[in-house]
This record gives sequence, structure tokens and C-alpha cells, in this order.
Amino acid sequence: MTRATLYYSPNLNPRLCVAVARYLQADLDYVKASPFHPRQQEAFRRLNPMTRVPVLQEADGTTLWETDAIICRLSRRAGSDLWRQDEEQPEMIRWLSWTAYHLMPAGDVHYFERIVRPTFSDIPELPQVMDMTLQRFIEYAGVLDDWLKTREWLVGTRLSYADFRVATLMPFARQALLPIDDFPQVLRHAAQLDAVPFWRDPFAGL
Ligand SMILES: N[C@@H](CCC(=O)N[C@@H](CS)C(=O)NCC(=O)O)C(=O)O
Repeated sequence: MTRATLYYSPNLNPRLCVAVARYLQADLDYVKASPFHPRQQEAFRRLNPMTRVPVLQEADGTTLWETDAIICRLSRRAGSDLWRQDEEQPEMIRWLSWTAYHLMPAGDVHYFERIVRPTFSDIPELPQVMDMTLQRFIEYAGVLDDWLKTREWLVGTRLSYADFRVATLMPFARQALLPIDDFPQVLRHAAQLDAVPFWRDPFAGL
């Protein structure tokens, strides 16, 4: 019987998805993909109408896209409470939502302009856009830093998926010139995650 497949690339969300899937010891085949490549795009659209990774393709051919949904399924399948099922679930979802609507839109502009765009274009970044999103990133990193002042992990007293989600950008933050050194609790939290299996090198051996 064929196994489920996780399609991924080295970029932000697929990196997160591979790291957490491997942390959960999910029984998957991992397939590297380039869904934006003109030769792969149309075929990939059948897996995900957004033509993006990650995508989980089950053994029966059905697909699930969006990192958070994939991790929800893999966590349930593993019988793990990384994706909280109890009274801590709303708190976990608070951080997933906050990351999607606030932290990531501010930070991923810097990831894209400083890490991704230079690989295919020399169009310069727009200073107004960089300044505005940097100010937002600083404000939101401050919120996270304050929260972590009195907590080891984001939700309750143990690692949850929220910890991975808020740290999506962290492995790329210095290269993206995001001022994370101004946020000691965020750095401490990132160092804790670095000690979690697969977070530092999700692609080892794939
Ligand atoms: N909201 C989606 C975002 C998916 C997405 O934007 N994926 C990007 C990478 S972060 C992608 O597929 N880019 C093309 C590539 O990596 O080759 C999720 O959380 O999974």
C-alpha cells in the first residue's frame, strides 16, 4: 500500500510543515517540489489549486493543503497533543491566528525581499514598504516577547504547535535583517526550539 506523501520546498511554510511532521514521526514519503516552476505549475494545481506547498496527499489520492490543517491531521493521527485537543486549544489557536494575521504579514515581506527575490530578480525593495512592515514587526515581536517573559512555552507549560508556528520566520530572521536581537525572550524561545528534534535541520536525510 502506498503511503501518504508530503510535498515540500525549503521555504517558510513547507519548512515548518516538514519539521513538525518529522517531530511527530509521521509515516510519510517526502517529495521536494517547485510548484511555481512553469513546468510543474499545471500538474501541481491538481494537488493544490493555490499551486503552493506544503501539500499532504493521502494514500487514496485526496489532498490537504495549508500547513496548519496538515499538522492538525498529522498530530491527531499520531495521537499527539502537540495540536491541543483540550481546554488549551483556544489559546493555541489564538497564536496561530495572530501569527497568520499579524506577525507573518509583517515579517515575510522581509523574508521575500531579502532572501527569495534576490534569487530571481534585481528589482530593489521599496523603502516605504520595508519601513512600514518593519515597524509592525517590531511592535508584534514586542507582544511576543512580553508574553514569553513569564512563560517557558506559549501555551500552558509544554511545547505545542503554537510554539513552532510563531517561530516560522526565526530560522531566516537574521538573513532577512529582522531585528530579533532586541527581543531576548523571543531569542530564548527560539533557542529552546532549536533543541527540539528536526527544527534546526528539517531536511536532514530527505
Ligand atoms: N498559507 C499557506 C502558505 C503556502 C505558501 O505560500 N507556500 C509557499 C512557500 S512559503 C510556496 O509554495 N512557494 C513556492 C515554493 O516554495 O516553491 C500555508 O500555510 O501552507
